[in-house]
Amino acid sequence: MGDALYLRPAGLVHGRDGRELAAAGLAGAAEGLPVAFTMLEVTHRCASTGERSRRWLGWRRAVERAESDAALKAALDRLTAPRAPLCGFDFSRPLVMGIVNVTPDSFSDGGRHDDPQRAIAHGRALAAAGADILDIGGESTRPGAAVVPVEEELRRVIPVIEALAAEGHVVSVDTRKAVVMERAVRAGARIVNDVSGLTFDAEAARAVAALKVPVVLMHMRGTPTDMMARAAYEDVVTEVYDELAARIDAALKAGVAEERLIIDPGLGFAKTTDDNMAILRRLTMFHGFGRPLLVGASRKRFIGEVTQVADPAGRVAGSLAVAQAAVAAGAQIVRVHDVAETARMARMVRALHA
Ligand code: PMM
Repeated sequence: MGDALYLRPAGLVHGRDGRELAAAGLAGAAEGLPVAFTMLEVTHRCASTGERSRRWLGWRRAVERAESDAALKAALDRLTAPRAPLCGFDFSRPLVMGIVNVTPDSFSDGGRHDDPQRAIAHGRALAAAGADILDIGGESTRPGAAVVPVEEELRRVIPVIEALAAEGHVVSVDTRKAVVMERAVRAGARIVNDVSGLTFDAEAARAVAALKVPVVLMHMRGTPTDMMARAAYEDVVTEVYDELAARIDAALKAGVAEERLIIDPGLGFAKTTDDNMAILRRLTMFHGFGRPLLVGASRKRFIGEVTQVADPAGRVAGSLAVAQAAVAAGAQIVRVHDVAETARMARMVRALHA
């Protein structure tokens, strides 16, 4: 493996200011990335020693340097690649993905929607409240959760997907299993969301390639059973970045088209509170893949720890703060339980950033 280079956009500028700075060559920008950036934090990791060095470059200087630095040029090209529309969404505004967990045991809303009819009603309510995408999952991935047998997972999610997709909603299926992906897409799901980044099921990457649907590649280590024991990083942001890069490579090798990938750093999965906070503070590095970024923080334990709220239902304010920070950092999709509040927040932020 050669030396590694990581670019983190900083000095973010929104709205008209951002567009004008980009047009004047003073800020970087990309189609489908709703923020411009005037600075780059450049981290270089030496392959032989593992040592990291960091420096700051203004956008203009970075572009000049790239003329004689092929690695920097390639990284800048990736960062500023257009994010093509997916499922009719052009990423000109942040998208709200509403969570429908059809499970008896998800950590924050488990048991509330485990009956298909109730889950369908919940999905409709989320759509009415402003969800752009409904994410249907039949297997809890909370720390320590056990694998759900395929037949049971299908029994939970397929009727819900069929009903909501038939009503015209854009549905994603939150699953790690190829068979569930295939059946879900046949039932009308238009996006696959795999918390294992297509690593749990050896058939999953090929299945997604054949289905030709967008796929969320989320970062985690291990499985929900053992992931928290694997939350040990020297530098969490670059390590998560490298591990996501490996998932992207594997997906591409299996035939998944690059323009169908959505990237997610996987908050709470094999990450401590400090790890999650470090990722959020340096979130813009994940734009370096040149793909839409999804952030799922809603009601998670780290929000409870920081805001000192034990009951997940009481973590709305903390969740909104994180979703707002993610949107302001240019994340294209936020995955949330509290759709009405998040959709209003996103609308307000958009108006402020006009
Ligand atoms: N989090 C959970 C489940 N699925 N999918 C993606 N892409 N990103 C996430 O952060 C994510 C996910 C666990 O949270 P939940 O039990 O509240 O749904």
